[in-house]
Amino acid sequence: MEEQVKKKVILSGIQPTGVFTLGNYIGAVQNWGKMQEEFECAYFIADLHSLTVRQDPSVLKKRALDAFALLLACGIDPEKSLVFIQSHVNTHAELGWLLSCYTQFGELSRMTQFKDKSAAHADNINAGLFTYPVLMAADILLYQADMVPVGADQKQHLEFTRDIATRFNNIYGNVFKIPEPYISKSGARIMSLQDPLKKMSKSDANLNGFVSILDEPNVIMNKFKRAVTDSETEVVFREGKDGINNLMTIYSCMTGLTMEQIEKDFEGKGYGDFKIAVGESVVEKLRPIRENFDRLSKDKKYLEECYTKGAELAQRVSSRTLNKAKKKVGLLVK
Ligand code: ATP
Ligand code: LTN
Repeated sequence: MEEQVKKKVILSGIQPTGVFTLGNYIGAVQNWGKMQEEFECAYFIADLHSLTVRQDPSVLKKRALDAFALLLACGIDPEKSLVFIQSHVNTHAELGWLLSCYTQFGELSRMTQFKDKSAAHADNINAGLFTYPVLMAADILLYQADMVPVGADQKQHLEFTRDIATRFNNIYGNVFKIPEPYISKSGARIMSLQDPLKKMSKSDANLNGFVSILDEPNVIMNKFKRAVTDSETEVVFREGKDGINNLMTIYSCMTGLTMEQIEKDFEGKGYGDFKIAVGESVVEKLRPIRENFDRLSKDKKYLEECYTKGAELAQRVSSRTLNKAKKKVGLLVK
């Protein structure tokens, strides 16, 4: 008999802090859809993580449901992948607590996301913002994930997850799988259209800095026309041309063309023509997503059915790891 090869487990999450940006899509969610054909995938809405920044309760509730619908609209198929909402599965917070007792203050203090976010929200540097990576480690380790597809900004959190899992395993034996980050070579860090030295982010106050995946075609075109470039005219990928490099990266991710092909196609043409081509490629890529979202977001019953089923399965799968970890540290498991 043929031996059954166990599929690798993929897991990732996204915060419901707004409509996903083109950066979220290229750097993360687009890869998630592709991976579900080959691997066993779990994707979730990280609503507990979003509480580290103050949220309006009624807005957050709507955003969580919208984010869930967006995942499906981007091609995540609940028949193929485990899709759920983090706060529906209580094992995450519980393993998070356990792991926090194996985490040093010093290592959390070194996290660049903590430093950036505490500078941006100086009036609310809460303990959750500080221990954010511990909850993220719990998310990943509960499902014994082999690979975690994320953008480049999450690399340090993945390294932390590997450290904490290795430390725990060294004390208690083989409890957690050590996960690998999966960061694509191109598009792992899409930059703001207004400040190409800054990451494109859905919580940017400058609305022209990011393209949301539900933006209307004319809005997308205008944002690209206004994108900050430089005082030269040549469409070439070169150090120092941060704005053009970013637009070329986006265009390459939308069309599959290499940088050399793009340079050749736009030889002798100016930035104006190029910006229009980039905008149009994005409009076409996002069109079916917007149409899917319009349809799905109206079907509340279907969405509820999907996230309820997802939560039940996630609870069952993750409880196995949680119980193992609890026993190992000496808690009396009933
Ligand atoms: P926020 O602005 O609320 O911090 P965000 O836009 O940074 O949100 P997250 O929910 O933190 O988005 O990230 C979801 C996924 O998208 C992560 O895997 C992250 O690495 C990836 N990602 C975020 N921004 C970018 C970007 N500009 N380019 C590529 N990938 C990105
Ligand atoms: N920190 C991530 C969101 C996130 C996540 C995870 C990603 C929370 N838990 C587990 C991968 C695996 C972010 O995108 N800012």
